[in-house]
Amino acid sequence: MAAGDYMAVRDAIKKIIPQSSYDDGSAGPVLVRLAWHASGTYDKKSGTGGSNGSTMRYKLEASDEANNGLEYARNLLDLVRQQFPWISYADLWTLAGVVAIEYMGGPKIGWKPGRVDDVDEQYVPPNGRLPDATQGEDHIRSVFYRMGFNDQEIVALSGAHNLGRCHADRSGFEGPWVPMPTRFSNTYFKLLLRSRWHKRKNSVGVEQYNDEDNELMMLPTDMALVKDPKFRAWVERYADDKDLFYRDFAAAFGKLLELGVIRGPEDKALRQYARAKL
Ligand code: CCH
Repeated sequence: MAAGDYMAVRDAIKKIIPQSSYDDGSAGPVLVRLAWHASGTYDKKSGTGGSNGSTMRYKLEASDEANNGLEYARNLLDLVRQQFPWISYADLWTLAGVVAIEYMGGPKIGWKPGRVDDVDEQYVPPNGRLPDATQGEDHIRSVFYRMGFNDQEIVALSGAHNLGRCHADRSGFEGPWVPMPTRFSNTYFKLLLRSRWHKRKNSVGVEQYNDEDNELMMLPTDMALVKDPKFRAWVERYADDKDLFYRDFAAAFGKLLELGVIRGPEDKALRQYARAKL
């Protein structure tokens, strides 16, 4: 296969998304989560972290407890990489998130190649940069502001919880947010506003929010989006206007995947400069 044939890589990613014996029959959601966690370590001030460098290849980052379960996604993508050894892991992991969102009926997301894997283990960002689901609005803001996002973008990005589910053995939380967790939609926002959520301890003793039938769930951080008035205003808009949500999600997710990605001749020198400050 010709180097640089990203359409062929996209097709190979689509082929690994249906997984009949896994979760809801789809690896799509966990691929989205991998793209997000690979990117969400970014720190705007120091320029460190982000998808460039695919630092989750290293044990230090892979074993951050926020990344529990993502080895499933990385292993699936290793199969794709065997077919296209010229693609960087950093490009492959981010592209897989984009392809998965489109495959599940979400918006088209701008994606550009050019990430590299040439980062030494000593430059892996520290653990603890990803959000902690047991916390509230102050924590969410401090994590996403660190990456350079505003309140509107935080709410748009959170709409990815329309996809997939929580696993007791990964995060301690359990269950899906919506009844059709392999279709991208704005149902998550509608349910946040409409359902009566009650706090309960799940089967492993972790507090989460459930609907009346204990079928659907919300994390404490999800509930913060309806408690905080500034976040809530965006939840209401996205619940009402699916097209607006798709547009804003595509922009914010595209921005997320670009955090810390510098291309061109100054690339390497700038990255080394940023890493020296880790
Ligand atoms: Fe998330 N997320 N996420 N999330 N997430 C979890 C699962 C998914 C938080 C916590 C969790 C985003 C923001 C946040 C996905 C995409 C995004 C889980 C369950 C927790 C906990 C993990 C498990 O048990 O398997 C917190 C906290 C925040 C922000 O405050 C953002 C942003 C995105 C993407 C744009 C997706 C998709 C999943 C489902 C994964 C799966 O395996 O089904």
